[in-house]
Amino acid sequence: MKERVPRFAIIGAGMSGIMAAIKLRDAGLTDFTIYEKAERLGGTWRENTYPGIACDVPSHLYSYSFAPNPDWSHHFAGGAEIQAYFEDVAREFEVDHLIRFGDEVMRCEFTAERWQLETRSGRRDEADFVIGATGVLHHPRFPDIAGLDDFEGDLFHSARWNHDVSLDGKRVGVIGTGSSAVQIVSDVIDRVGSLSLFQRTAQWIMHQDNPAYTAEERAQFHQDPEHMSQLRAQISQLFADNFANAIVDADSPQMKLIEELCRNNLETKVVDPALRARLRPDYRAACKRLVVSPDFYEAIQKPNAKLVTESMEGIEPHGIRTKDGQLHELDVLVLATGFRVDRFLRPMEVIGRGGLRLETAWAERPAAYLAVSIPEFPNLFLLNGPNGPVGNFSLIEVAELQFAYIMQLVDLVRSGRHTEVSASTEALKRFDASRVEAAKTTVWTTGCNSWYLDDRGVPAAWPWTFTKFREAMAEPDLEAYDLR
Ligand code: N01
Repeated sequence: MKERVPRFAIIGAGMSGIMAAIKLRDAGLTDFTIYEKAERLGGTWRENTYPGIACDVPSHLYSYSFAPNPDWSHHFAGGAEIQAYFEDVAREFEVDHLIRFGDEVMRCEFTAERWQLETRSGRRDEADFVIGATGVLHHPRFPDIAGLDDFEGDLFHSARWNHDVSLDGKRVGVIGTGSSAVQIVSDVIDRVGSLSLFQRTAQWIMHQDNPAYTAEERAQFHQDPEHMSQLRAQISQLFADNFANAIVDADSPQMKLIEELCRNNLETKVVDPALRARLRPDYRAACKRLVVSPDFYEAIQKPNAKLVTESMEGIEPHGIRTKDGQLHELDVLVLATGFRVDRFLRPMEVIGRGGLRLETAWAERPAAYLAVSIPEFPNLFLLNGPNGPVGNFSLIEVAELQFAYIMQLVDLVRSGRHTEVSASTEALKRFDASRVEAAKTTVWTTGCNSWYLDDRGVPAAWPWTFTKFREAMAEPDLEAYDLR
């Protein structure tokens, strides 16, 4: 058995791609390239720059374990600060110059024990391993509303914010009531002339203040890094116990508490009973991805705000016409309509063993064993791939755990014991069946529509606790792998 020094291709320079590069280098594996189709790293945080953007996972938890940040300004950091954090980390850990910017990987094919890559610029590369770090909430979903192209004002998706357009004094429309829309509405309400929020489905909103860290607190984080890492561990535990672990048990006491908090938030903050009724969801809290906000209800009650619950007939040159015949005249229309969450590596053409195309393997829907490995696609591993924990967890923690797991699989090849590693078809089948079964008791199946659900209405996200995820990522069960 001969030891091999493998070459890696990391696809995507967002949060998980940067982490993979740093960890590979730490492990002494320096032969890799990070391919990034954009001109800047940061993934989600590069692309989502809408006003009011912030992360609702606490800052000290939404940080790499190996790069704590004593300078987070708030308990929940804003998007620009998070983007700057990733850029700083990439620079400090000296992986920024290893990113090939502006070159999208178009094709990966596994032949003769190696991946052959082709990029948009025509570059060809070969790698022993491919790490797919292409993100989940990445491809904007444009709504299927008649007349979308007829609008004569400014129109853009929340993840493609047009900063050349001033909203000051304008008649602004926002379609959608997810986390993005709620943050946008709260942020812009005081500078727009009027705001019409087009709500198809009401959302439960959990109140969450966002205090700044004081100068003293930040000084303490600097002086006592141990204190900071204890805080991270504490937040992680609290987050898991009170939220992430609870949503997979619809009847848990924590779920009941979340429901009560959301209900109280609505009932005590919204004064007008008619508006309150229109804002009150008819499904359980956290069935859709829970929306967190300190001030959305204040914003929507301002005199220049209008909640439109009448369904839309279509978009016209000057605004949106609702089914009651009313034209809501608008200068700017923001589509806060979410993302296509079933894309993952696609539209990249990925061809595995024996010419199997990813499009064929994923013809029904995307699937990966424990979210990291796809049968017949050896030595290709995913970070934040299909069926992993999303939406209610720190995706950084998720990606770090996945990476440590993946490295144990890589070691099987590095050590010379095997040349090809991928999950077996049977293992994926078993995993899929058990996750579909487990999903039945999650709060996501209690009667709402959301991006968690696949085309059959089955939650695609990890349906177990975070503890179980941690356990699953501790060590690969080699029985589940097709090792050659
Ligand atoms: O998107 P969404 P998002 N006509 O899919 C509506 C993370 N995130 O960008 O509910 C009318 O949640 C749709 O209506 P309905 C977080 O995980 C985090 O807001 O389907 N309406 C819904 O209201 C989040 O969950 C943060 O009836 C249409 C909205 O558009 C995820 O990203 C901040 C429509 C889409 O909501 C996605 O959030 C932002 C149509 N044709 C995002 N099509 C924080 O950490 C869609 N809608 C704070």
